[in-house]
Amino acid sequence: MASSDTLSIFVPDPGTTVTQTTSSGARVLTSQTGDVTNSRVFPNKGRNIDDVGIRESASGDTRTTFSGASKDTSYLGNADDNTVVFTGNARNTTISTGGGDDTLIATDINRGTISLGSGDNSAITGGLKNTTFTAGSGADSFTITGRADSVRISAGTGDDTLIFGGRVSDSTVLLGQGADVLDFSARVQNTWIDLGNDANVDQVSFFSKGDIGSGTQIFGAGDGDLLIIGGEEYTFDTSQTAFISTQGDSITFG
Ligand SMILES: [Ca+2]
Ligand SMILES: [Ca+2]
Repeated sequence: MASSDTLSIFVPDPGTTVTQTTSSGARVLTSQTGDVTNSRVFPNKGRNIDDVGIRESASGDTRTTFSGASKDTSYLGNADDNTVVFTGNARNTTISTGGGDDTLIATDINRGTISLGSGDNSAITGGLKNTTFTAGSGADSFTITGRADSVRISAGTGDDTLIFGGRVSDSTVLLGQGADVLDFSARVQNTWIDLGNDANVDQVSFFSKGDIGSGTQIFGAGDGDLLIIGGEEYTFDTSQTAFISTQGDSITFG
């Protein structure tokens, strides 16, 4: 369960700081710097933040930092630009940042439900486990530096970029409409990749052929979509339902 008690951020006058306390006892300091409302959530259980929900003010750009490892948290942004930072590992978190160009910066996330809404959003995280990421229209950027296991990422429309720095397993990547770029740095197993069945050229890169592990499938490819394996380029040909290299080698999925 994510937190059921939610603290609404009170926006102070410029140059002043307000302290609020959540019903679970976490202190939240908020100050106004220029046009940005800055909030910092402090631990309430030893070094951990436990059972804390934050709701930003109805409008305005914000930056909120959860200072420490956290569990059972929720975060609700607004239609403006929200930046959310988790300095420690997050377990069981629900994040919804609404419209606007939003940013999520986090270390490992286990059991996350994250919706970045419309706008040009970006997310940089450590490892992900049992986590769902959704973004809407707009050019979104996801960088997952750690291992991804049982993760579902839906990038929505727009020209989206997804970079996986670690191994990927038992996951789903939905690129949607737009010219999307997907880059894997390590082995990918039992993972479904949907290129969105559109006329835009998508690009999927693997570090080596051996990194395309068992159960990994690419769906929704159209003419011209690119598969790059260890620098070698394969282009999708609908008539052959295969990715074909300049040397004539073909790769088929499904
Ligand atoms: Ca927002
Ligand atoms: Ca998008």
